[in-house]
Amino acid sequence: MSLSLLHGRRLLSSGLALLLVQLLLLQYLTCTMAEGCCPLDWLYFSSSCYFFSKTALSWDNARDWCSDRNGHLVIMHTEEEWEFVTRHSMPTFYWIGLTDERTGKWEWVNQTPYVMNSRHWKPGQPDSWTGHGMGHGDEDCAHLHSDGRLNDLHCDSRMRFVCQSHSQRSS
Ligand SMILES: [Ca+2]
Ligand SMILES: [Ca+2]
Repeated sequence: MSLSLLHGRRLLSSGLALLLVQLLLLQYLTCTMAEGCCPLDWLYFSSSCYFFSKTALSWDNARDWCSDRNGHLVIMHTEEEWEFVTRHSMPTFYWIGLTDERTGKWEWVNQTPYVMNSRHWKPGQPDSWTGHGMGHGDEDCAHLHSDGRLNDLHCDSRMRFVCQSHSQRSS
């Protein structure tokens, strides 16, 4: 190999290394300065990314759809989060990560207990209705109603859903 070819190779590889560093820096700046680092079509809020689906699935299939994308059906711990999610959900129905199917007690999809707050539910809900004609069992999955309050419904019902994942934001 000639000296000049060797030199050219070295120049090229150091140029590539410089490009790589610039790319990483750009990614870092985009994540820290802009609207977080969320996948396309996901919304950033308070260190999380949120996806409001356009298609309708059963609760189980919605749960799997979210976890296949390194997320989970949305879990809401703060009033700010409820406010953000319902602002985007209304007036459409959406599944969230809340169910009493496993233990008969309401819990989040990651199995943390849910503290009942009746202000978040439609009046008279959850009612564990059994007249749905959708096979055995009562209503075990919670969804956001048109006014942003919750109702329990049969988990085989198909509707849109909200996924949540951690953003790549580093600060
Ligand atoms: Ca139930
Ligand atoms: Ca109900």
